[in-house]
Amino acid sequence: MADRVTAFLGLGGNIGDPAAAMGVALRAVDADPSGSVVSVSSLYRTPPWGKTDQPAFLNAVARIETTLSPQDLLSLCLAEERLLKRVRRERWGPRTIDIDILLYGDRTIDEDGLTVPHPRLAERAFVLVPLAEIAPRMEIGGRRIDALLRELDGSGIERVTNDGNWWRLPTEGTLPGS
Ligand code: GSY
Repeated sequence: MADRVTAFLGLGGNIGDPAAAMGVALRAVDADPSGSVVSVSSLYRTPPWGKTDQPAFLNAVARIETTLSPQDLLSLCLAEERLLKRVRRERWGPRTIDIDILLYGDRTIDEDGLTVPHPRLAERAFVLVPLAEIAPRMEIGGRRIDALLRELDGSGIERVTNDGNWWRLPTEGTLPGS
């Protein structure tokens, strides 16, 4: 049997019901025979980064264990995005759901379409805040996550669930932002 690797996924969206879409995606990853979801952060409402004249996002981070290669994990994430009829009209613009591989074990990967660790991980408070919730002692590029966060503007980031159990049950229309 293939070894299990710990990986972290970043999820976000700001069109339609992103919380429901992220829940569907995480339940599919958990149900897949290739692995399981180990823990998920709370949901956070976050100001848009990049293109700022768009609605706030909902973001979360999940720790998973997987026997998939990074490329096959990416394919699984992209298949989920497709199933959820991901809409993305422009770069850095609004989208129904985005699923990024943030980290895959301690691997560094630089291929067409797959860069791990995610190249802008250390610059984005909307990723680091939920990641710090589930992996507070993590180091990225040799620096502690709490030190990285102190250098970023986390203003406007709001935790909207009490815990990381929001993804377990279908929630259409019942969570903030939906
Ligand atoms: O890179 C993911 C898509 N995205 C986001 C996001 O998920 N959250 C916030 N707050 N801003 C974003 N800008 C982009 S592009």
